[in-house]
Amino acid sequence: MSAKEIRVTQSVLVMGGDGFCGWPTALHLSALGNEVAILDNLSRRRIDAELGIESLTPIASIGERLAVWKRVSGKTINLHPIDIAHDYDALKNVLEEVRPDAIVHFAEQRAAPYSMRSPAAKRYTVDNNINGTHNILAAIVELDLDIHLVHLGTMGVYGYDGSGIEIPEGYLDVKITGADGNLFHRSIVFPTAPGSVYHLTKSMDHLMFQFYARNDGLRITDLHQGIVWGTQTEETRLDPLLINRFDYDGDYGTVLNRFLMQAVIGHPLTVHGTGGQTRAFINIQDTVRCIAIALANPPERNERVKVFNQVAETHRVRDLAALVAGIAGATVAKVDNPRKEAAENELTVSNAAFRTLGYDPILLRDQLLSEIMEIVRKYADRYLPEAIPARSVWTRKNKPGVIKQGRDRS
Ligand code: NAD
Ligand code: USQ
Repeated sequence: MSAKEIRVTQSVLVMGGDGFCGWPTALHLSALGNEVAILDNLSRRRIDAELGIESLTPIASIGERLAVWKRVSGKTINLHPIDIAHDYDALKNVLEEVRPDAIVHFAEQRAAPYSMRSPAAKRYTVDNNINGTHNILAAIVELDLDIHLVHLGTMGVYGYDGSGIEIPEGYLDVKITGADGNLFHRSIVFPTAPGSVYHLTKSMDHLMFQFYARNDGLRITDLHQGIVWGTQTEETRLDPLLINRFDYDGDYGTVLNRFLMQAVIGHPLTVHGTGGQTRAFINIQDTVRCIAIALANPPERNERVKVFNQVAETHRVRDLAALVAGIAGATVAKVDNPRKEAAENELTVSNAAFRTLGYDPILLRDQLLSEIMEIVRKYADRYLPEAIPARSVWTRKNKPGVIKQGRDRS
């Protein structure tokens, strides 16, 4: 699949377009010929400052990023620095001014550990994510605009019960026996089982989408995405100042990128518990391609919310650790699990909708992992040792994922 194959030329407002997924998506959609604008309140950069950390890769200011993109591509991306959760009037003004054909909504607090680190962080996550999503929906209705809303949801809304069934795309076909013994066939929203306050907000987003699609005929696509790995995409490689962020800390760093970074700096790979957790994964290059596919295939007005599982493959955490350790010669440390989650689970996920539309997933390959480790190596002197352990605990009974001297290494 190349840029030429996905022809969508529309006006797209990328909310959260300064973030890890949003920035490369904005560039990719711009490169495809769409008219792209970014809306972002830069809260993610402020959270970095609050936590005393920075992306391992040195990210340019949003102003520099956009100026460099203009120089490199000849295309203009305008920025709207607005808080969608708290400035409803400004949000409406932007929608009236830009009148986008589509919104891609990334603008949420996205780290599960951050959402569990304190009562303040829990409340911020709920306030930011639920109000932000609801404000977008209410504004589209109030302004009577026909906008395709593409939202980044998460695989975690389904939960990780490991029952062995293949997780379908959003809906479950069930048969219910009525009082008279007759069987009723129904297609219901897959029951959610969120594992953190962050995942809870994504489940609530999905419920809001169901309501607004039914009540107001809004056209909505919810992309239940797996854990994103990698950092660079075709467009962010075009200039050093376009580089994407790379989070490695205990709150925002996701498992595979953390393992790759830890391997490079000679830190034991921090496997939580037994490492029996199975999760879904997708490369950042596929994230941006899948969004282009979703934009090119909107639902009709009054159609139910479209749900795509945006995943390439599933892996068990301890297998990923073994893979990275094998490539890089790292050691593995089984640390306490700071999270309340199943120690072992199976996970099979359908990604049929994207595949039918031409998605050919990038799978984990040694060569790709080595490329990411190259980037990490280049910026390794920027890492802060104290940022590595996962210290946000789910309950009072959980303990931080700290390596204890002389214990649990293999
Ligand atoms: P990120 O934190 O890097 O980016 C989110 C962006 O949204 C940030 O730039 C932030 O400043 C902005 N933002 C947050 N609240 C805002 C508000 N109220 N108003 C305006 N802007 C706001 O996160 P990401 O990794 O790019 O994730 C993007 C989306 O994709 C999230 O919704 C996340 O839940 C989802 N997702 C991410 C992953 C992953 O592995 N990174 C996996 C599945 C789903
Ligand atoms: N884990 C470790 N060691 C680590 C870090 C994590 O063993 O050093 C384990 C965790 O305990 C968990 C698994 O790896 O079992 C995944 O953790 P993660 O931090 O990589 O992913 P998660 O918290 O689920 O969140 C990330 C993104 C989030 C997105 C989600 C997709 O931060 O925005 O929604 O992935 S999904 O997991 O499919 O719901």
